[in-house]
Amino acid sequence: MNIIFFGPPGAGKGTQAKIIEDKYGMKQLSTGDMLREEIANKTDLGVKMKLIMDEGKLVPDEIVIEMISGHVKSDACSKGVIFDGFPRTIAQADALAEMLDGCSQEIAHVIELKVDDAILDARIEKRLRKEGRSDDNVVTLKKRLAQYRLYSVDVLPYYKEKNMHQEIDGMKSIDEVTTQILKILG
Ligand code: B4P
Repeated sequence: MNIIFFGPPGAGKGTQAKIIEDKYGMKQLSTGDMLREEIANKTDLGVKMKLIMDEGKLVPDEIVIEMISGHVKSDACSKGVIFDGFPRTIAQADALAEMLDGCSQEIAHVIELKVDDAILDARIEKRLRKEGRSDDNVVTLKKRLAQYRLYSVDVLPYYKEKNMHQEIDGMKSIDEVTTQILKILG
């Protein structure tokens, strides 16, 4: 089974993906984590991407698609994965559908975590204090939210049309959010 966690920055996609990965043995594929690894390893790609991510912008589609394609082939096509933070644009959603089609797989659920902006602010501020991520600050969060509204929300109608979309309350406690997800996964 392949699922997508969808939501604004700080909605809890990564938090829940890790929990479901442990519970179901499904693999988490986080494009954010992959990009941060490139940055930590100071690769040429990482150096360029840090500038974009610190600006709160989305990384170009072709880079993200290229980065994830090998993982889709090896993991989504064999045992099923949790896509965390991907796709974030229509071009990425199209590319994912094509990759999965290539191995007769599909997305079972697109789970949208709904969270109000004020709560996102508070979570990101807390994470900044804990982890010091360079894209976690009030100014960059505003830009990341703007990018989410400009590009990413367009992905939802794409999945709604295909009856794959389900929304949950991401403002509950971490455990309560997990319970809502497990209900959908059955
Ligand atoms: P991501 O790494 O995807 O980061 P995110 O949106 O901040 O994360 P997430 O929603 O997973 O929040 P988390 O669980 O950590 O992206 C970072 C950047 O990478 C993007 O801005 C973009 O530049 C680039 N990028 C990534 N993918 C891309 C793509 N496909 N295309 C283009 N660019 C891409 O939760 C946040 C905090 O809240 C945590 O501290 C957590 O402990 C807390 N929290 C979570 N759930 C909670 C709950 N229920 N209650 C209380 N606190 C909670």
